[in-house]
Amino acid sequence: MRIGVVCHPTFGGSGVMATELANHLGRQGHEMHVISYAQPVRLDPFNTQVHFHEVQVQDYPLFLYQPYELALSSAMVETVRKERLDILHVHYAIPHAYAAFMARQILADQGIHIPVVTTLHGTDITLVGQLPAYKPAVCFSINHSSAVTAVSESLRQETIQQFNIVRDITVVPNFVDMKRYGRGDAAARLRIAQPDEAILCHVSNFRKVKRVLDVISIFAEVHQTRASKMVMVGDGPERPAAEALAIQLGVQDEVLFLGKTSDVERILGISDLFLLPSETESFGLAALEAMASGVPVIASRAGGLPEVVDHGRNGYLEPVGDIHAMAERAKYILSNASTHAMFSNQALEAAQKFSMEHIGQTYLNLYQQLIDGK
Ligand code: GMT
Repeated sequence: MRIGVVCHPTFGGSGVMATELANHLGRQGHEMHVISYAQPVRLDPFNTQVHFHEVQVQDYPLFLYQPYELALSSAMVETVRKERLDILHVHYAIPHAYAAFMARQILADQGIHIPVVTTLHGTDITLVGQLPAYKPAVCFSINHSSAVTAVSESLRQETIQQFNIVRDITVVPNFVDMKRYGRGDAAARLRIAQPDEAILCHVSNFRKVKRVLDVISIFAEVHQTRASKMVMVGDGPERPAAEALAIQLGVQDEVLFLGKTSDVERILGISDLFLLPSETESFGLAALEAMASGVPVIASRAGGLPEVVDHGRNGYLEPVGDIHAMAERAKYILSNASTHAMFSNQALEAAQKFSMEHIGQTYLNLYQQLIDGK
């Protein structure tokens, strides 16, 4: 198949999912065309089946805001025509589903009929999509996609509750490439922590919804009774406040802020516990990646996280903001080697349900159905 993929190119989970799917289907021999305003970080430069098309936004002084959606629709039209694409798959509704609707109309006018799959990822529905400035356009473009998928049942339900949806939404969960993840070596561990110290880890874009201040507070409580280090991966608006809180709680020497790094797999591979106390999380790809590395997860009981983390088997789920309960669970998992090993093995086992091969095939089946039916 010749498949167009539209995504945000940055470190967010939707861009990661879209790019990994493109890499995976490219390796299977499909011709993949990724359309975005910059080359996505995870795009495999050695995969000759995966091509990148940059959206060219022209800077024109009349516009205070440059019309990105127009440029994106035009890029989709051009790519579909030039590369003779069979299908377009857009990740994250805003602004992609809307721009895809326009592209489809323009193409139909030229006698080219192409199905569009929209995948809803989370904040496109739960946060940004709720803003009055976007809501009607998001609802319209969901209803007018050829097929819509959501990354969890929770997100599917929320979409139906929050919007006037008049069509089916299929759940296709996030996936993980199990081959990329695994336990790391002892030497790498020693660069971060002493042999007797546990390593806790958090990966996110440090936005308010991730509650990174809770991460620091949970760690500070754990650190009172358990020798440990906290590794913070990523960057974003809440980082200065998190750094300040670490100082205030006296754990600044134990909390390592590593910023944005493409070495997430290696860091997870030497971690003992993953913290994800988000306000909401439609799926929690970061938690799944931790589990694929054999790292148990302490997370909030919110959104789609219960569909990923199995409470009491591969981690624990506690109410949003319940720092003390999360710290107690963390201490328990880290209390002895055999408890930790049990949680770690169960995390690895659970992650296998979300293997890339399985989910990749689910998307291919959906594409084929739409192509056959168009
Ligand atoms: O809002 C974000 O955190 C960014 C967004 C994205 O575009 O990466 O993440 C959402 O999509 C991920 C991939 O499907 C999910 O794993 C995240 O749970 C989801 N984030 C939220 O719902 C907060």
